[in-house]
Amino acid sequence: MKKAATMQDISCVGKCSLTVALPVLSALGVEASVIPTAVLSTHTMFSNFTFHDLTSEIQPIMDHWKKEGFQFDALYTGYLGSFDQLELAKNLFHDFGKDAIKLVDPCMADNGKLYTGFTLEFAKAMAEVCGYADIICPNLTEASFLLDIPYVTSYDEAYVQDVLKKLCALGCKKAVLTGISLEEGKLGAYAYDATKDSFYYYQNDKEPEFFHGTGDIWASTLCGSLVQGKSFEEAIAIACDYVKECIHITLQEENHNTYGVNFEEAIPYLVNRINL
Ligand code: PXL
Repeated sequence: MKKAATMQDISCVGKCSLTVALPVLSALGVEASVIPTAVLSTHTMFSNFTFHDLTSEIQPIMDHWKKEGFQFDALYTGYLGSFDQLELAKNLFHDFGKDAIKLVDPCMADNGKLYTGFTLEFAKAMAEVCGYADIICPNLTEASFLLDIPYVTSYDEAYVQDVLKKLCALGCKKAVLTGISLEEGKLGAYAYDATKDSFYYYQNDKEPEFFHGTGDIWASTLCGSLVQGKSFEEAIAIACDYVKECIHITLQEENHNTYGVNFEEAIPYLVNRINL
């Protein structure tokens, strides 16, 4: 059975990070091991959330895993909350990364703004971690912070391609920009594979609302699909299609959740879509 280890927080309510990575990887038939970085009562878009840091547990967990000889087909980092955790992510890649796909989702910003608690210095340190990854999947805001370039809301294809090449210059082999819209009413992901010098764009009709947590669902789906042997391009398409389906199902429900999508009832779609 294919195995992935993912390092990110557990937000007890909020449908993001580990509470979506685990079910999505499981639905894709991938055994998921976790390194929880912190426990929060909710994700940070709520006010007054509690936060319990688990940094001191991370190296002991990895040391134990090393002694047991555990190996993984993928290592996937999501929301990381401190400089120490960024260093520990590098250790994870160093110690377990030889034959694993290393995916970094540099969760830290959206809509032109850093999430609560993040700084420009953190973005710089995250850019360094991206250099150790095979694949990174920022949104355009995160890419702007990683590269220290202004965030723009209007752009063309040449701009997106230039950003992608700059992202790969951080040291990763492949970069995907999520949430890219090059045509009115469309939304997709634009990717660059530096090893082949090739671009790939996949888009869908845009759903009328945005939801929190969709980036984590997207990255988890990409991770699981790649581990199951799908090509980079196919994994991107599956991730885009699943997120679109999650939003579509959410919007069908009156009084639907506003803090996260109904990814659960879209799981049959995902299982069918990946067609293992
Ligand atoms: O979805 C990314 C994410 C993960 N974990 C926590 C967050 C966020 C986004 O705000 O707050 C704790």
